[in-house]
Amino acid sequence: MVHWTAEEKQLITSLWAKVNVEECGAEALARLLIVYPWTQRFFDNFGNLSSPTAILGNPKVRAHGKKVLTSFGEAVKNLENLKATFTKLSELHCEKLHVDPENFRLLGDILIIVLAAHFTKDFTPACQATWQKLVGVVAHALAYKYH
Ligand code: HEG
Repeated sequence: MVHWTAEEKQLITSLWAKVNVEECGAEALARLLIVYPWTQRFFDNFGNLSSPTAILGNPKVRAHGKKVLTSFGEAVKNLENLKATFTKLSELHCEKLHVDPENFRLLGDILIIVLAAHFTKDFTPACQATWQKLVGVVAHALAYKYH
């Protein structure tokens, strides 16, 4: 069972309140596809992913990035109950989508970079440490149903 201190909860919820899930979600997924191009194989029905410009301007990438970050927001709302929150999604990513769970970690690291870029002043070392913990726990929860 993961434990969250009152300070950690505060660092998570206060930053999350400022996050624009549409913007940050789109940017995080686009960066994942650009920085780790092998992740593009899961999105072969998304159309043109042939260059960073194409990826950043791709409406399906934007829409899916928003969907993923919105779903990540469920973690923020359910910090005490992450495994149960992501059980269904873990099954989906494992059994239907066949996404290697290593990719959850990569996306988590990318999200940290996006948050650091958007919230330079607020993203203190303590805030980063807490968010790194959160993305790690979310990656773990999403990988839980893998077998
Ligand atoms: Mg996943 C679908 C959430 C990482 C590849 N992802 C989805 C959906 C959600 C979601 C909510 C829609 C599920 C549905 O239609 O019922 N994804 C989600 C989270 C995270 C994550 C919360 C990590 C924080 N996903 C992730 C990563 C990859 C991936 C790292 C691949 C590199 N997701 C993926 C694919 C789909 C989804 C291929 C189906 C996309 C589609 O064709 O609509």
